[in-house]
Amino acid sequence: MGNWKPFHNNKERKTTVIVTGVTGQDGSNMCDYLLDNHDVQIYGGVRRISVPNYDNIQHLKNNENFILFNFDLSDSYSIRNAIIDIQPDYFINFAAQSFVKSSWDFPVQTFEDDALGVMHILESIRIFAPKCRFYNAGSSEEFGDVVQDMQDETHPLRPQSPYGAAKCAARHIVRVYRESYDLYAIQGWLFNHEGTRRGEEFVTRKISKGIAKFVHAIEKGLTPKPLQLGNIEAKRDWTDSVDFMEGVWLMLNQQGQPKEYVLASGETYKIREFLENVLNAAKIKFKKTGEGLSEKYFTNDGKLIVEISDKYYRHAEVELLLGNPARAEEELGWKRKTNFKELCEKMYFNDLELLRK
Ligand code: F7E
Repeated sequence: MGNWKPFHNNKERKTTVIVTGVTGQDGSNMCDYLLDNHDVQIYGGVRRISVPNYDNIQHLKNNENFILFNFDLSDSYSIRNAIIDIQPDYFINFAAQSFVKSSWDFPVQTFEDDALGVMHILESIRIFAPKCRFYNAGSSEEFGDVVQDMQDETHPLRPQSPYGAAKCAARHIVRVYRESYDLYAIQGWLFNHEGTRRGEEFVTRKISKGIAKFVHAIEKGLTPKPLQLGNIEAKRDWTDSVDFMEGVWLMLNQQGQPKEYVLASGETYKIREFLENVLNAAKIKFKKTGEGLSEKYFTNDGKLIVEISDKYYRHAEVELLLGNPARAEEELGWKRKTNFKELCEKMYFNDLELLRK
């Protein structure tokens, strides 16, 4: 990364915010939102890995209000030391093992990061910075096997994966600390959120990049490779991650006793609808054959675009997610800006442009 400034104390004492998971989609979008709209000093927590992954924050490299520090959810001392040194006014935790499918492969690591890690943060805030306002990333995966057509803040927690269960455990411990120690500690329920910084293993980015590669290969006169997907019948409620960041900040700045809110678009679409919107954006005329695992998408001139593979199916599926954002809209004044079709187009055209560069 070259010239990142070393960790140092915030002498002018601006409003001081720790954002973890800062190299990921939500962490980097939150930093952009705060730096563009508020006079803040951000300390971005980064977990050291051998392959640098700074793409999403490269543009903040020379911003003096953005300082990186080493942070790891599994190391309680790294959390404790950061809170003692930085004395944050806000702590926004977007660090997590966030890929649901991997949570069956790494259930213990998922629980340690997504549940126990949150407890480490809460303990350090309680002891060393009790006035600090804490936000933990909650998830619609906590609702899991849903029992209401639209899921709101009253929906029971019925997780279907080790990931969902870990987020439920975190929700309980956040509430226990809020009530026991009078901390400002909350966990919003964010439904699926996507965008141009989305990790490539998540289905929306896999589709936008896969179809962009398909188009790019044809542009170059090469044979395009088909995309393999899993259960494209599942339904998700998708919003642009950029739109959610303001909602998170509003949740962190309530008057009186803090409440936890659902952020969602209030619309649900099958994975196949995301795919077909991207194919439309790419102006690919398609036809479908087969059903279930045999289903295939072809171009009109017979090129295979998509095939289904059981490799991408899960041990248990959350079939339907549809959030009700009414309370956040009424009480926080939050509203999404980008609609579903715009999100599909934005992601596809961004990926195509990256390939053409
Ligand atoms: O899967 C289906 C898959 O991995 C969405 C995380 O941010 O949102 C995200 O979790 C759906 C599932 O996200 C493929 O079976 C089909 O039904 O993009 P995803 P997710 O599991 O919904 C929640 C709110 C979070 O909190 C999480 O951290 O798409 N699907 N075919 C596929 N999924 C993937 N990844 N790859 C496929 O090929």
